Amino acid sequence: MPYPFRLPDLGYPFNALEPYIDAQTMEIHHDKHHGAYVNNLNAALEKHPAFQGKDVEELLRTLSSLPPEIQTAVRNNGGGHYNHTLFWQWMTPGGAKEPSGALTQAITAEFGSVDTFKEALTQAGMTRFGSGWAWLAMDSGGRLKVLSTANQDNPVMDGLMPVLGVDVWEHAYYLKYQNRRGDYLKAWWNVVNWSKVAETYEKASQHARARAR
Ligand code: MN3
Repeated sequence: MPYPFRLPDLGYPFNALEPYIDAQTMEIHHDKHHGAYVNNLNAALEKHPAFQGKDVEELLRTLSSLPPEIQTAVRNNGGGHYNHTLFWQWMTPGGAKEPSGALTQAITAEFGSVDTFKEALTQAGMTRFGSGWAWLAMDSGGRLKVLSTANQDNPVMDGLMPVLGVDVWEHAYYLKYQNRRGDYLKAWWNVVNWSKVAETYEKASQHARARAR
């Protein structure tokens, strides 16, 4: 959906991810943090109607074609809007504990096992200094890789497709876990929405196949 961007509904109550992620964190994170990214993204595009027809993913893919004076604002706030829109959907109360189907096969082929993949993504989140995200992403050849990005950067900025990501900004966990990012990440695996991750994996696969033609 293009400009004006709107804060999407969370899709479940603020307390739905308890005890792993607390209701107060979810409310502030969604309403205040994500809300601010949406407002700031709209403000950046307000005087640039030529770019108001692009959805947020397209804006991020084509950052260098934007007017220089709004590139940083769109990178930070467009990234923030896109990342969080995905992040809320990648979590759910009471979902499957493990991936299934083609996604499991792809993860196993690349990382050896689902557990090894989980360790790699956790490690990427633990070693991201400061604020950022850890990702499972697909490259243009269709291969999965684990990486992390700073701030609100998203793998699409580097020509990759995000499959799963986890927010490791302190605002995502500090109220409940304080400085214990590792405890937050360990708890977070309990709320991953594997059926949604399978959807984003399929979307990324279609994108990679289309580019290969
Ligand atoms: Mn966040």
